[in-house]
Amino acid sequence: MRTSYIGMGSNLASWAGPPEATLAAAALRLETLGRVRCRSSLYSTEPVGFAGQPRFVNAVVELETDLTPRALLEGLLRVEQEFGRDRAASFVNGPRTLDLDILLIDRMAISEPGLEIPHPRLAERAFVLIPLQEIAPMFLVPGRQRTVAQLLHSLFPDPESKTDAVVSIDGSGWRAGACRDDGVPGAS
Ligand code: PH2
Ligand code: MG
Ligand code: MG
Repeated sequence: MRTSYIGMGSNLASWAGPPEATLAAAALRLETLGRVRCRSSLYSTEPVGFAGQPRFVNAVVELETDLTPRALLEGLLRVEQEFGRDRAASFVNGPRTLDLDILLIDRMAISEPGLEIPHPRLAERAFVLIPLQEIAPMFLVPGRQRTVAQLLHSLFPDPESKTDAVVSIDGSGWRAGACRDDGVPGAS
């Protein structure tokens, strides 16, 4: 059994509804790949990489799974397609109905075509680190020797300097919840 963290993002409506509803429905579909142990809050986030598109809704979930990393990746791509993700019609950093990225899997470091773990841009992205820190603050990121909380602190040394780039929102049908009491998921 492996503990993985999956970054979820959406800024276009799908058949399930607006981005918040898409993430809620997609989190249920993730149960086909393993067990969703906990979810961060939902966040409304400023687009990174390409500005001329709607704000994203982002979240992170902890998924416990028996799948190999490659099988997990393929499962996530299938769920993206179920929610109308059309890679042929889109571009890098452009709008999408659903994006599911593997951020971390246990202490694994993998660098293969199409599969890089930890996610290579994890430490630069507030829309990933802020939800991830909610559910896994003490997780030591392989290759960085820093915890998620430390990486977030490096990105925002002064908490007062935070802008409206990443703001927590309410989502109907989305139940945020802490994973477990020790706050150190996957630390063993
Ligand atoms: N995903 C991207 C590029 N830019 N910006 C935000 N705010 N949220 C995302 O999920 C996101 C992005 C590429 O996957
Ligand atoms: Mg992505
Ligand atoms: Mg992706």
